[in-house]
Amino acid sequence: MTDQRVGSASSWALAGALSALAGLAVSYLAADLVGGDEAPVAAVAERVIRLTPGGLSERAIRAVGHADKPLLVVGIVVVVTLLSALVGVAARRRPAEWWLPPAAYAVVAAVGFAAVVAQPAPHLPGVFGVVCGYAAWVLVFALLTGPLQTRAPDLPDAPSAGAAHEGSGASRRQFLIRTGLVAAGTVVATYAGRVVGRRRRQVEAARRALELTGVTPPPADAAYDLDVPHQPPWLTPVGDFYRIDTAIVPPAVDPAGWTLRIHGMVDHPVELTFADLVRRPVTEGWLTLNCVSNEVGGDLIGTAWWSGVRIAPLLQAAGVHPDADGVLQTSADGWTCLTPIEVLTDDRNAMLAFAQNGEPLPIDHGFPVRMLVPGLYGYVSATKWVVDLEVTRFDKAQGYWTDKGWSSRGPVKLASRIDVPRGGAHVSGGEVTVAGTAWQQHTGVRAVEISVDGGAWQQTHLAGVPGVDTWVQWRTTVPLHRGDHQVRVRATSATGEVQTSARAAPAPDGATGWHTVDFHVS
Ligand SMILES: Nc1nc2c(c(=O)[nH]1)N[C@H]1C(S)=C(S)[C@@H](COP(=O)(O)O)O[C@H]1N2
Ligand SMILES: [Mo]
Repeated sequence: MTDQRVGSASSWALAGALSALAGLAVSYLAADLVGGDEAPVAAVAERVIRLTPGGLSERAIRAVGHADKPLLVVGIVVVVTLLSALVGVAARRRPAEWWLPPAAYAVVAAVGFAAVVAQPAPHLPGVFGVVCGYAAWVLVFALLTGPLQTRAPDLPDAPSAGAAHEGSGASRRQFLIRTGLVAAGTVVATYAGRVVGRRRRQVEAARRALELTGVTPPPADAAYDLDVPHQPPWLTPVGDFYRIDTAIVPPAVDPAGWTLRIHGMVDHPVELTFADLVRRPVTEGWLTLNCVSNEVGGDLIGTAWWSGVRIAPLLQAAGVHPDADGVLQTSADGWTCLTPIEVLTDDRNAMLAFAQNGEPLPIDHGFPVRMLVPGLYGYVSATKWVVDLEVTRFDKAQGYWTDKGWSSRGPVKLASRIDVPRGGAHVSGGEVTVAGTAWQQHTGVRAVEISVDGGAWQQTHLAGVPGVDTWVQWRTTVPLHRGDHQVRVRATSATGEVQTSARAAPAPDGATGWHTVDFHVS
């Protein structure tokens, strides 16, 4: 059998090894770029440590000290590189099986993927890292081995044989050039990943070291949960809190360098440092935050225990001019929103928050300081990484989303959601539990009703709430026979407004309509 591919086995091994290193470097860089704390390789290392029987891992840790994780990371990189080199050699011998390298790399990427999603941390950076790393791996392998397969000596067209022979020298040169470029690119990507990641790691360390006096953990005695299986908890864990922002790289803002300017239509412009801010009296409270782009029944909503400083006294001290009607908030990454001045100065708990569920704000949720205003959608009130408050007028200024056609005012609309049963679920017959949540922050919810299969509206049981600024859980049971069923929900606000059935899309000022769920009883 004639070898149809040029290039020595060692060239193919080199191509395999180098493409693995390039892929790994890209996976680190990609994960860092979207704000990951740990790249896929680290996630695999963590999994390995977790899955290693206790005794064994203890012995290993005793042997190598606390270098166990870095050593494991190096070990994984070495193993992956060697595997990829072997795949390269195998690919040389089986030219027809072009799918072999991508398939083999996919297996390795799948291991990284599984490790990433097994972590409690947000998965996006790791998953992004795996996907980009895999793509880079396959592409680089194709790029490097391209020049190695230009000659096919078995081909009958003789005239090309001489050219092919010359081309072989040229392909060798091509291979070396490409190898050099990829090696250089890998070094650059590795370095860039370290630079991008370093700042975030520094800020993360500063965040962990922060001691915030007056910040308390979420009151544990509060019983706002109906504890219905499969229903999201009333208090949203930080790791499950939805995230919406325009930042590709979440800004890493060091509290030591953070300042907040309050200026514009005020008598006394001020600039506060983080130390100035946390010296002030701390305010705390429960608040449900939701996104204007949430669809009916959607999950862009969460509830947390927030701690911070009330904004009203700060504005009062600055001396707001009587003709001002808005505050333009700006974030460290240049995002803006415009908030009516009355909701920042009335008695609601509008705050500059620095803690979520008793811990310093996560970087992704606005560390070190964000705004929160009960009763308004996030896009007109909840600036993360806030650094600037300009007192102004609605006829002079505009926020980021308003500029793109969303409404300039964004009070939260009355809404309700069915969480149990899920759409398309199969549930067992008899008494079927139907449960969910309802909300209209800073107004409150008085009642939630459901209608089964188009029948009469029936009241549900409402859980307790700490006030009017959060969602409320509701539940009921309905006797249902076998077959397909449909349930819908509507809420009534504390002021007596009944939730409208009129369907509206999220744009420009929030979705409306009754959430409806179809399910099957067996
Ligand atoms: N800096 C900044 N702040 C922002 C945004 C943004 O894009 N950039 N998005 C807003 C929107 S639209 C919402 S719904 C909330 C979401 O906050 P979360 O990511 O903490 O849930 O943040 C708001 N604050
Ligand atoms: Mo939003």
